[in-house]
Amino acid sequence: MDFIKTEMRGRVGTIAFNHYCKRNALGRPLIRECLNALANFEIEGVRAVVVRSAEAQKVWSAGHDVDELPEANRDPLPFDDPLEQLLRAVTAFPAPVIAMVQGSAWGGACDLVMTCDMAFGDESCAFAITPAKLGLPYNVSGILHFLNRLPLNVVAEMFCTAEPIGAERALQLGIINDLTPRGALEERVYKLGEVIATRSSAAISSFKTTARILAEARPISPETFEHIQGLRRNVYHGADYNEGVRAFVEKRAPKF
Ligand code: LCV
Repeated sequence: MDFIKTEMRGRVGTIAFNHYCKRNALGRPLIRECLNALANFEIEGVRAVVVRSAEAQKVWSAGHDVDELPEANRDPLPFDDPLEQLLRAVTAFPAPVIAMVQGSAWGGACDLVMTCDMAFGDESCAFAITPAKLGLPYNVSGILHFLNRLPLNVVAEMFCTAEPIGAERALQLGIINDLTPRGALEERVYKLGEVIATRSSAAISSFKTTARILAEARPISPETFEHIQGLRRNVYHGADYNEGVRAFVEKRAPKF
């Protein structure tokens, strides 16, 4: 594998992002390797999966690979987008998926943390959701991942500022289950994984699926769904999205 490393420690599997030259951006090839790893772990009956970066660096993952975002006038986060496929695979995985965060998680990587069943960080962790920096209309299921974890006012602050939330506040808000000093995170996470591995996988799998179904159960009429899709379409057809992606590629601040 070129973009991730995997390993097994007892019955705990690990997926470690290993493409730091691009700040572990969640591009198509890296995600394909993650999906393959999850499929293999499921066959092997893994009891918990840790998602982490291979090295403790300033950045955990820079989020969606912006070079792969479509030019304007197309939905930037369609159902079959690789990142969306990864988020659904994490949700569907029968055992707990635990985010182990050292460094900053940006955009879709922050959504990945919110989608994992649990998240643990050390003092270097930080979390930013960044569609407002790209002029990008985030998608319904992605926003729901945040609303299932955090109060609306906190979700609003994160989406409206696109500013990172640091480790202490992330613990206080509940983005992470627990915060450890640097150097203590790995032991904290793998000890938890080992405990989970001794418990009934059947009971845990049924809990995870039930909890997900309940968390995502939102009555929404077809008309309301079409209204939301129309709002998003206006944005990705609009000038801001065009400017946001171009500014990123040109390495300059966008002018909205
Ligand atoms: C492609 C990258 C990326 C990247 N894609 O290193 O949530 S949404 O809706 O916004 C969603 C669509 C999403 O997830 O969008 C992406 C959101 N991500 C971000 O806004 C973070 C963008 N990246 C950065 O702000 C910086 O790269 C950080 C702060 C993460 C790291 O800064 P640092 O100075 O350590 P560089 O910026 O120099 O990046 C190193 C290389 O990785 C590329 C970047 O273009 C550079 O490539 P070159 O060496 O070829 O210049 N890179 C970084 N992030 N998301 N490519």
